[in-house]
Order: sequence, then structure tokens, then C-alpha cells
Amino acid sequence: MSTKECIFCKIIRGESEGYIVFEDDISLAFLDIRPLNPGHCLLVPKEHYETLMDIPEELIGPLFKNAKLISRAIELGLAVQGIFVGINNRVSQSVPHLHIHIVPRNKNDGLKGFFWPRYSYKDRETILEIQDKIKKAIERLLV
Ligand code: DGP
Repeated sequence: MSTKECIFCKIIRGESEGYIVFEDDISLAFLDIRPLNPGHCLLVPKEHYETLMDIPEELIGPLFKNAKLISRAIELGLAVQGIFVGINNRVSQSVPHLHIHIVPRNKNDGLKGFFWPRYSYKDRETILEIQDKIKKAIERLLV
């Protein structure tokens, strides 16, 4: 998708309405139009990157610093008990411009954990196999 058509790029450029709550040189945060709870914000980098895996390393620190600021502001401003922070990457990602969901939470607010069912590993062998695959992939990526 080109940045011309991207709905979040349009909000960043001021061409579409966004109820903006925060802006700095690298990012913008605005209210999600279909919130899980009132005050649900989306924090986006101003540059168009599709997923977390695509953004340059130097953006990660500043972006997550802003995620922390907005989380603290939601807690303080809306007097909620907690915050969920999450990112859909490709699967379940309806807007292909990286966005960090920052969702106000209260106990018994109707949202259940990760919003989808959990399951248990079949056995310890399966756990160790998956652990090993991820560890080996990390080793490959770090060389
Ligand atoms: P996801 O499903 O993780 O890709 O989340 C995309 C979110 O973006 C979804 O919660 C709804 C929100 N959204 C989609 N279009 C717009 C829009 O035009 N404006 C705003 N503020 N939010 C939008």
C-alpha cells in the first residue's frame, strides 16, 4: 500500500480527522475509531512501516518511550486500573501501518486476557522443541 492511500498516513498529514492526543517528531497518537474501551489509543510512527519487524532499530526506543508516556497519561487521565499494549503484525492487522494499541483496562471490563482462547502445550517435549527452534533462530539473527 502506498502512503498516499494509507489511512494512518492521511491522519499524520492532517488530511483525515484524527482525535490526536500526542505528537512528536517521530510519532503520532490518536483515539482508535472503534475502541475496545473508551480512551483506546493508537501510537504510530510518522514514517510508513508496515510491521514491528520493518522499523529501524533507532526508532524502537523513542517509540516505546512514547508508548510508556501515553500509557501513564491514560492511567492518570482516565483513572483506570491498568493498560493493555499490543501490536498486530500482518495477521489480524487491518491497517498496514504499524500501530501500537494502548488500551485502558479495568478489572471485569469484559475483555478477556489476550482476547482469544489459550491452550496448553501437549507435553514437555513439545515445549523444549519450540524453545530450541526460537533460541536457534535468535542465534542466527544475532550473528
Ligand atoms: P488492527 O486490527 O490491529 O489493525 O487495528 C486497527 C485499528 O485501527 C482498529 O482498532 C480500528 C482503527 N481504525 C481503522 N480505521 C481508522 C480510522 O480511520 N481512524 C481511526 N482513528 N482509527 C481507525
